[in-house]
Amino acid sequence: MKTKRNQMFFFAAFLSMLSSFIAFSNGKPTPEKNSIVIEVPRMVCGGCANKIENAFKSTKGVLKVNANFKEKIVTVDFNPSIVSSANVVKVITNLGYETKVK
Ligand SMILES: [Cu+2]
Repeated sequence: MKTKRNQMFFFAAFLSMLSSFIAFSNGKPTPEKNSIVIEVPRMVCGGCANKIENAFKSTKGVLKVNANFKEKIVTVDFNPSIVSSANVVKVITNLGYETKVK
């Protein structure tokens, strides 16, 4: 009975590996990538936008940042298994900006 359970376990593990491989090769979003849109009302010029984008350069797990001061929003693509969304937002609040997550 125990070996049968082990076989089932390996089969399930194999299936999950296979499905993540298929998701990856299709270029579909995988759990390795999340996006967050953060409202930053006091980001009023290109200088603010650059400062915010630069602050993310040293943040592990951040894949892409776009700070748009005209729309007053910062869009961040990140790997949730490396960095949490709360810590992504913290990068901006640590610079002294108020934030609102959409
Ligand atoms: Cu500014």
